[in-house]
Amino acid sequence: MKILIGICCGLLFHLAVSAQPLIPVPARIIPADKGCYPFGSTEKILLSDTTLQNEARELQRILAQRTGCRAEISLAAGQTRRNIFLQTDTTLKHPEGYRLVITPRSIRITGKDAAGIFYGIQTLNQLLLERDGKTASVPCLQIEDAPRYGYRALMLDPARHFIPAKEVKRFIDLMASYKFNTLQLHLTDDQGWRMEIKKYPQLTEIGAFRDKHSGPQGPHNGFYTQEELKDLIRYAVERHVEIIPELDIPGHTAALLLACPELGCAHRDSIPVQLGKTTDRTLCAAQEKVYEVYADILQEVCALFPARRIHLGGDEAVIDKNWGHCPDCRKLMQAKGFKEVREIMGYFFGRIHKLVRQNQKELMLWCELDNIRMPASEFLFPYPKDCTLFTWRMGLTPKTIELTRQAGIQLIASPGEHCYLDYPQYKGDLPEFNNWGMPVLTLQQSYDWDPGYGLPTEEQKHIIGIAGLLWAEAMQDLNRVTYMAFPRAMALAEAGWSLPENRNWENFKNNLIPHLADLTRRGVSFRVPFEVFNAETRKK
Ligand code: TNX
Repeated sequence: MKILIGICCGLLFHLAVSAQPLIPVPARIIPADKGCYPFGSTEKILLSDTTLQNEARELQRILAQRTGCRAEISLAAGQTRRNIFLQTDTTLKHPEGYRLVITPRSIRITGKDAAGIFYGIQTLNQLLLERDGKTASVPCLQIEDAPRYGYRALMLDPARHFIPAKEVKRFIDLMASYKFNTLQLHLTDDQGWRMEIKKYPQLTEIGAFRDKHSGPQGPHNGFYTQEELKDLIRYAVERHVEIIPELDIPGHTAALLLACPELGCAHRDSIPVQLGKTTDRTLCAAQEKVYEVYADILQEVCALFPARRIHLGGDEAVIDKNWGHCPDCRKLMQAKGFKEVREIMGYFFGRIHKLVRQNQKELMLWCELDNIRMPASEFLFPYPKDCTLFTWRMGLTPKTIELTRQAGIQLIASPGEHCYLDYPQYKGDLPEFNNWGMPVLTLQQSYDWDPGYGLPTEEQKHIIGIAGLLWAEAMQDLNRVTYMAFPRAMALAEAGWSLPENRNWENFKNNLIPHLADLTRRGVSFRVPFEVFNAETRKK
């Protein structure tokens, strides 16, 4: 009997979930028998306290857009009549969690915190997706919801092709709709240095202008002033998105090495340092000047970004060719008693990590586990306990999860096979943008992913979230970025927010349709995932 009730409840949940096009799918939907809340031409939004003004304005904007109604905002004080209520309730269990209750007379969004209320509003927005027009209504129901992970990120790469701040804002709007709460900005790479550093203006004077002929508006040129970044951070905060800056070191540093050549290891037969071209040169780990310059840079970056964490890259550095051949680095190895060049990495990031801590930040790095292909006796895991790592290389994630757990390190999951949104979405899609033969990453592949890999709770509790990455070597503007991001980012939004037992590919596919129509209405470029709806292509 119990089993039967269980099956019936599960079925009801799936029916209720599939009836509403919600992405990411919420933790629990309790449908009501009948009825709806009809929006009038005017509405009242009542707040439990004045700190919710920002969320109330978001709701006001959404109601105007979806229902055409004008909503007034005021404090709730004793009001019980037909109204829309926003209220915080700290007794709710999960940060960012919310409860949405719709009856014929009221809509009540209760949040653990302002973020929870904001997400309740985003859910209400999605209930209105198919209901544009003056007689809009939403069905009576109750939703209890909270995210699976506290860290749900997308990464933009304005280093490769610059993305003006105004466009980044458009992207933040999209992220917020799908309950992403973190935007990682990859600000420096071989192709460009994109953040104003007051102490070293040459970094942007030289490093931000890859194509001298196309002027500041060209896709290869440009940087964010510190004032622009402050404005961007404020904009993101209003949408409950935190911006994490990334400065990639010790590799991926051509833009900096052009501006400050003395900071690199000099070695023979290296690829010349040229802005826009990947080089094999790295920062020199043995030069005091490197740490001095980065101390200054980090001070400015950490003072500007309020995020608790900063990302400093650490990926794909060609260390044997640089540190292994550099007389200064060899001397350093001798002095420290290092037998292998890769031991310098621990020294380098040990010093950098100290600078990060002096600025009261926590360090994030791409986990480089080429190491793990080595015999256990030679294995080196050079990461300090209080950093956060990203797993990214194809096929290495299960191993990385295990190793970081053993080392007591927090992990963010962004494996190539699910999260690399720069990979083509379908065989032959935009071949001109796939000139280095990246593998195909279909929508279903992004969707069919449990970031916890089905592991027992104990073995996955150090995974704090997920990140979808939009490496932009081949993306010249935001329209291309959103084309690559959507709809796969919606699949990742669900991986980051929803419970695995509530997720279902067929439901997701059905839910997708009004969202794609909505992107069209919003003027957002995306790829039509025709193959998932086309019986012919599915047979192949
Ligand atoms: C690897 S992922 C990189 C990026 C490239 C990307 C292209 C990572 C940490 N490094 O520099 O843009 O591949 O897919």
